[in-house]
Amino acid sequence: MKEEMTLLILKPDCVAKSLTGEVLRRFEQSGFGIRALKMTRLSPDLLNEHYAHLRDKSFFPEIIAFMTSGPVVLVALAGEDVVARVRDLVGPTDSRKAAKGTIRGDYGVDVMVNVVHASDSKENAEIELRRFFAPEEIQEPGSPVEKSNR
Ligand code: IDP
Ligand code: MG
Repeated sequence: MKEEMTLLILKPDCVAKSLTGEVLRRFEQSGFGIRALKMTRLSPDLLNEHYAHLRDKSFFPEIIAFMTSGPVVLVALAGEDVVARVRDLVGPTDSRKAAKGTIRGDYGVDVMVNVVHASDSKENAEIELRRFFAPEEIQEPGSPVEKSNR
């Protein structure tokens, strides 16, 4: 059976504050596996597509400015029920309302500057993974050691 995967974007604030390792550690420690990882800068075109559901909001230009303000880290993360469980680990959109112990509650600033994006449904996860990764960039589960023991 195909494993469930979600798309994470460690946002410019996360990278700028050197929180990349800490955020990845939380996901790995929760039992999820990294299947793809790359640092990049997002184009306004790609962000227009990714945040199309917010295009009519007055703050839309600010989101594009924030998300293009520095490099981000894109992650394909896999595991059982990963989409829903990662949203729980991340916390609600507004960091000020997020509980301590969640990533946004611990490291986010406000409703916009909130450390990490995570797909909100399995359907959107598949669309978003295709948006940011070529199929060959996503690895199969299992280390070479595990594989050689099969
Ligand atoms: P989510 O990231 O929790 O799924 P969405 O509603 O999909 O939240 O919004 C996408 C991103 O747009 C948020 O993570 C945040 O960076 C930004 N955003 C959402 N709502 C606001 C707002 O009211 N003001 C400023 N930025 C916002
Ligand atoms: Mg969203």
